[in-house]
Parts: sequence; C-alpha cells; structure tokens
Amino acid sequence: PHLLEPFSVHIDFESGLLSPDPVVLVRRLSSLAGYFLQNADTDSEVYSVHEIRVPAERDHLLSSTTIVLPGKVGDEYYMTKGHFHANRDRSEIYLTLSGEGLLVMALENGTTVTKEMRPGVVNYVPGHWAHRSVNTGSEPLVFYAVYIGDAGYDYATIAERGFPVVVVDRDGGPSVVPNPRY
Ligand code: S6P
Ligand code: ZN
Repeated sequence: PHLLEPFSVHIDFESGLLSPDPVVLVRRLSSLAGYFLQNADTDSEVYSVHEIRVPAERDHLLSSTTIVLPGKVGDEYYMTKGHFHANRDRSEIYLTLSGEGLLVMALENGTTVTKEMRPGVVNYVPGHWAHRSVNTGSEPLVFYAVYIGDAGYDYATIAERGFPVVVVDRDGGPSVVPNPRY
C-alpha cells in the first residue's frame, strides 16, 4: 500500500476536463471495431477518459471523467466499450455532469437494467453488473466515475457478444431494443 499526500483536482463540469495532469485515453471508431452493429466509415473520436492518478490498489479510490461525444454509427448512438470489472464484485458510482444519455447495465445471465444519465444524477453500479454509457443527446455526455482501485477491467466478454440490448435512434429519439447478435 502507498501512503499518499492529500491532493485536489479541478473538474470543469461542462467539458469534463481536469487540471492538473490527468492520464488521458482516447477511443476512436477504429479502436471500437466490432462494438457497433454496423461498420463505421470514418475514424472519428467517440470518447475519452481522463483519469486522476492514484495507484490501482484496493485501498485507493480511482476516479475519472468520461466524455462521450454525440454521434451515431448507423442508427446506434456513440457509446463506451463497456466492461465487467476484472474483480467482479467491485462497485462504482457515476455522477453525470453534463449532457444526457443512458447507462446500460447487465448481469452475466443477461438480466439488463437501463438508467437515465443527466446532470446531477448519481448512478450506482453494484459489483457484477457490466456497464456501458450511451450518449443519446446532441451535446457531449460528461460524467465522473469513482471506483475501487483494484476493480480492473474485463472487456473480453462484452467484446465477444455485446450487451443484451442496443440503444438506437428511432424517429429522432432513443429506443432500447434487443441486440440481434447477443
Ligand atoms: C471504470 C469506469 C469508467 C469507464 C469509462 C470508459 O471502471 O467504468 O471510467 O472506464 O467510462 O468506458 P470503458 O468501458 O471503455 O472502460
Ligand atoms: Zn467500470
């Protein structure tokens, strides 16, 4: 375990940008191949994750902002990859700062729960629920996530079969429909 010095970070709620010095990960359509039902014909940025640096250990709380840009591949809204935690029982809290979206959560047995994301809403993601954030609006969806330091990531299960549902634009609004590939 590391004994850290207390520190503070500033988050701009509108943009989700942090100061100082986050670790930034950018996901483009090319790094999301196979995640959407249709193939993309550009390599646009879809989302970025801005992580506050602390050791990924059980006695720390990791946290980050995620900025999911507005957009669609076919009629499917831009979204994160989604994952289970590698340590499956690790839970997480999301606080939406700006924009609007849907948080899709699913158990390994296919049970699915979808919750709204909008500014001021806290979503609790208990352990064992895979989670994916979908931007259903026309502005960036920005949220702050706090998670147990050793939660880790299991992307493989989602990469293989996706979530039980997909979120698509039907007549100008979001619709949650069964995933034909699940
Ligand atoms: C981490 C937490 C978020 C996501 C981020 C990107 O446990 O759930 O910080 O990592 O929203 O999503 P993904 O599925 O690409 O990691
Ligand atoms: Zn997570």
